[in-house]
Amino acid sequence: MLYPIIASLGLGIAALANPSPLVARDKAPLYRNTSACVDDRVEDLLSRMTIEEKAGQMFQQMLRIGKNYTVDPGAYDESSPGRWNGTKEMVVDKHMTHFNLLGTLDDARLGAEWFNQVQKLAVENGLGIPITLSTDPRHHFGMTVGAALAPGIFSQWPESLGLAALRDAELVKNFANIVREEYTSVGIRSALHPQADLSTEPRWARIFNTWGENASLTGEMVSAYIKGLQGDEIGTRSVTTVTKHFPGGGAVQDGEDSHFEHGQNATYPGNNLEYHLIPFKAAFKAGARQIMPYYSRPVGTEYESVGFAFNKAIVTGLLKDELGFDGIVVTDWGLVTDTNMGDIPWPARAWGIRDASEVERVFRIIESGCDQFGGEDRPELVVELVKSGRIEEKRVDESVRKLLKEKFLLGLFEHPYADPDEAERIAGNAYFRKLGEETQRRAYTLLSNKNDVLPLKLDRGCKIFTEGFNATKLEKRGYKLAKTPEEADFALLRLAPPFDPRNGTIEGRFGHRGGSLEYFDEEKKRQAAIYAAVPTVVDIYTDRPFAIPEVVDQTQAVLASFGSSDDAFLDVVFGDASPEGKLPFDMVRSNAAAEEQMEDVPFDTRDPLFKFGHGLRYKSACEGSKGRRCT
Ligand SMILES: *[C@@H]1O[C@H](CO)[C@@H](O)[C@H](O)[C@H]1NC(C)=O
Ligand SMILES: *[C@@H]1O[C@H](CO)[C@@H](O)[C@H](O)[C@H]1NC(C)=O
Ligand SMILES: *[C@@H]1O[C@H](CO)[C@@H](O)[C@H](O)[C@H]1NC(C)=O
Ligand SMILES: *[C@@H]1O[C@H](CO)[C@@H](O)[C@H](O)[C@H]1NC(C)=O
Ligand SMILES: *[C@@H]1O[C@H](CO)[C@@H](O)[C@H](O)[C@H]1NC(C)=O
Ligand SMILES: *[C@@H]1O[C@H](CO)[C@@H](O)[C@H](O)[C@H]1NC(C)=O
Ligand SMILES: CC(=O)N[C@H]1CO[C@H](CO)[C@@H](O)[C@@H]1O
Repeated sequence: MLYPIIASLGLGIAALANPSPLVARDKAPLYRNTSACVDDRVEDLLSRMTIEEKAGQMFQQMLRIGKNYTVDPGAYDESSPGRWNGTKEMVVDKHMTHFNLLGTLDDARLGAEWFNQVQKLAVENGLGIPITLSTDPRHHFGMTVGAALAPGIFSQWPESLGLAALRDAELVKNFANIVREEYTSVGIRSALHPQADLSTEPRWARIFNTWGENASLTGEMVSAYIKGLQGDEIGTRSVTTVTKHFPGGGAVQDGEDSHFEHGQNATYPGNNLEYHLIPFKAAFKAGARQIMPYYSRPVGTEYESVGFAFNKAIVTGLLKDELGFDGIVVTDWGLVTDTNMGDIPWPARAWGIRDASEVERVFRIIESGCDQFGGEDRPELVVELVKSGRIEEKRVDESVRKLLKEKFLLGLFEHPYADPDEAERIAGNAYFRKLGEETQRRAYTLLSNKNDVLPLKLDRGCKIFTEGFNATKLEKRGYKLAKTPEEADFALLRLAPPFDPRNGTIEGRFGHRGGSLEYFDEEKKRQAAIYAAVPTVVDIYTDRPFAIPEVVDQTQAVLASFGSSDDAFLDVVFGDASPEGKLPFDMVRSNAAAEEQMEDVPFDTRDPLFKFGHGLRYKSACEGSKGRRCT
């Protein structure tokens, strides 16, 4: 690295010796002048950019960390050559400066140092436009029963559904403030959340990242969240937010998801699109900076039946003109390029215009009023449209102006790098972790509790049958483990929610996707045998409003959790912590009931198993049940 240091030193001396206006201007362009106002800096920078550099700003692609926190040299997906390009190609050759981080961060210092290496590529390239790094949520306790996901470095909280269960906007704001501090410490300055979608269709697979079924509650929660991440105004300590998925992703036909071709329809049998806009209106009031339209296409409405990002009447007509949103619109990931996930082909989500060419899809998205393409790295298609005269450069400028302004407001030109010391100190510190763990416990929602069996008072020496958690922790508390339900005095189970694995499809790769809200018959039978043999308390990870009447009937108590550790579970079971949650949606009684209700209408499920707001409380310690003796 000797050469560049000498070279820059040489330039500095030359500039001092010969302060011609030209050199002075190039050494200190207006866009670098921190005293100038932001709009002037943006215009100055824009005026210096080639169309290729502008087009690069309009793409946000996924970014992988290379082995041992190095800059990833290769394309992401080897089975689609040239797609999801190498980091250096995207930053240097394609002039891209917006990326979303993939993969777990398990070391804060190395994470910050990795980010700085990538940032350096951008800062030393051309005009030196810094990277804005974004991410999907990383603060929710990953939950695969029996095998929790690698938790990463950040503090771990329940899912947004669990925060909604606590009905506490102040807590949500504090949580988001912590997310902000942890993100910024490692260089993340953009959140691809919150989800403002409503769980009006109980089968939808993305309900776990929503705040439930109630539009006004969701509005309150989403506003608090945005305020915590952005602050009252966007600034140099802010994380900008992408509220999604406009105009509400929850009204998916039959609960299928529009990542997939068979789930592309959004339907409004209750003519209730308006209801889904309520949380977005609250988000705008709270200062939401960016909006993401969903993949779905509306069917049976006044709108053209094409995906929301292709839909001018939605993006320009409804979002901008009618609701007055003037921030950035970024599309959901992968609307242009057909790709593969592993060995399975995954077509671009160009619903309603699948026959259009790639360049035509790009044209439609720009024409509809979007500013940025998510999950794509195809700036050459925008360049082609400008060079062929179909899109005016002026239109590209409109979008790039907004995207650059965001970087100036975030202070990225002045402070592009993360501080590894700060990252180590802040990310996942003991205090933040403690608050997260406390909230995991509080968010527990007690659905049933026959004879106040919970909190459980068992004599030490009782034999407990367990499933779905680390039973060593129970032994540490002084209990014996039973090998079978029959020899046990009590059973404690942590169960995965009902879902349809959709094996052998791209959906299957996404984990719990769609389908049945009831356990399959074989699983019902398996559980029933346990419940018949021994009194049982069940904890179900609640990612959707599932149908479990038989579990409620056959067990002593049922807890709904929204992402929690085994320790949190045991603390709640034994009364070291108390459940404080209230359901953020109606729980349905059966698959048949879910099929009957309307996709876009809240609280219309027939004879719900539990209502929105349901959540029992423990009796105080002195009224609680007596210790159970085991012989
Ligand atoms: C920076 O901008 C301020 C405010 O416009 C101006 O007064 C100052 O001269 C500029 N500095 C340079 C080095 O151009
Ligand atoms: C990663 O680092 C470890 C320990 O420093 C080293 O053993 C290993 O070879 C490295 N792997 C790569 C791919 O560089
Ligand atoms: C929705 O939540 C609000 C609180 O934000 C509450 O006042 C209202 O009663 C709830 N609506 C229903 C139908 O439960
Ligand atoms: C989506 O809606 C269109 C238009 O109504 C219809 O032709 C198509 O069958 C629907 N798709 C599914 C999977 O139901
Ligand atoms: C199970 O819990 C014990 C006690 O807390 C702990 O030492 C052990 O590492 C855990 N095992 C796993 C696989 O997490
Ligand atoms: C489907 O996949 C699940 C989980 O990967 C597995 O347990 C199950 O046996 C599979 N079912 C079939 C029918 O292949
Ligand atoms: C690493 C990698 O896959 N690079 C590819 C990036 O995309 C260009 C075409 O746009 C290819 O030529 C590179 O091979």
